[in-house]
Amino acid sequence: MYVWGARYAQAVRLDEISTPSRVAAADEGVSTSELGLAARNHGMPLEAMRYDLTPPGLHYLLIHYDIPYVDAESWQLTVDGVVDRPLTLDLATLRAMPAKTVRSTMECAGNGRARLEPRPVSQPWLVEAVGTAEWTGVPLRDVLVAAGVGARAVDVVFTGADHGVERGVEQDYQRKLSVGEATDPDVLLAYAMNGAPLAPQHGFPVRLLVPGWYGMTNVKWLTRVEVLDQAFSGFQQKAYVVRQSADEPGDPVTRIAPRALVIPPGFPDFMTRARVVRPGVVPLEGRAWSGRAPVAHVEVSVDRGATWAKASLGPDGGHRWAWRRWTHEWAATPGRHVITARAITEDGEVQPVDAPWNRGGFVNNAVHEIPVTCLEA
Ligand SMILES: Nc1nc2c(c(=O)[nH]1)N[C@H]1C(S)=C(S)[C@@H](COP(=O)(O)O)O[C@H]1N2
Ligand SMILES: [Mo]
Repeated sequence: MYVWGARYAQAVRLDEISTPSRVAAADEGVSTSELGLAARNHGMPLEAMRYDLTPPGLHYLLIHYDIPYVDAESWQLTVDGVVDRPLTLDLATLRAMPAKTVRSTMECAGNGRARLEPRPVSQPWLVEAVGTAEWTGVPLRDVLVAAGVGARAVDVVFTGADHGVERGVEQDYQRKLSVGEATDPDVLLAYAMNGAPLAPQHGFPVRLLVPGWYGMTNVKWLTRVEVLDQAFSGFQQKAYVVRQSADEPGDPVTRIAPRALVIPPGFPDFMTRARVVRPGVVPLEGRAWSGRAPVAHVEVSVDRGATWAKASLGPDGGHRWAWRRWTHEWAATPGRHVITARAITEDGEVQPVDAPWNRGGFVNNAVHEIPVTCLEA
């Protein structure tokens, strides 16, 4: 006799349904699972770099698991661990505390991953995993002071309400900062983005905002802030590292490497997005940012990096952690061209033409090359 239950009730381990990280074979195309990730986690259309603040819905998104449904009325944030006074904060209490607003450019550490060869198989970003917002919230430092963080404290662990499995490991999304990093006055428990409550996809009701750090540190849908008297090494600490092979510990991914991007000039072909311009002066514009030393200048090349010209860099307006506009005039002549820009920091760090490969596909700040066809007229 055929029994449905007997056929399906087989014990299955999580690591049998959750794939290990891997590197694509030469010429292996993007798979439907990568397409699925790319459709959920969209990038910012590059033309949105015209706005100082990325308009609602155009900021990039990266969500490892599902967007959790969080009820604002019953939401609470627990602050505990090695503190003198464990706290439970609701949204009204947090909103009543002195607030601060920080303009910050956020970028995913995997930005540029799909341009590496061979391609680490994960969210296949090209260059558009970036956006800029004004985040309002309570400095984390004030909450840690209220809870009383003593000399024994080492790390502060942030837990999100989202839950999933990654490479066989079931987990809540968690990241840490050292106590020194966590008490930087610009690190916020943010409840508003561009003056509005956070959207569900950006971490409603409260997320961590760590200006200058890659996206993964900015834990969304916060439920717990736990102070530890020892170092934390959870899954996401070990995953976001620069390494050549999966069996090395690697170097932690931390602050955003310098990058300049170009708003693709002219108009695009629908399918390939190849650019078309007409001869004459073509205004070039883009943005540049760095979470390391500040951007000192931006250079533009219209001949695939053979020669570079200084672009004009807009003011930073006192927004240390936000991208800056740059502009340049290009005298386009008929033919095929490649437009590129690079950021150079006050420390003399120059954005590279080729970035070194790594297993996770992180921190690829190689310059963005945009092929442009200039018509006869
Ligand atoms: N709880 C939680 N926080 C998270 C993530 C997540 O999956 N879960 N993704 C991180 C990553 S990898 C990035 S790049 C940023 C993206 O933030 P955004 O979607 O608001 O742009 O959120 C970070 N915070
Ligand atoms: Mo990310």
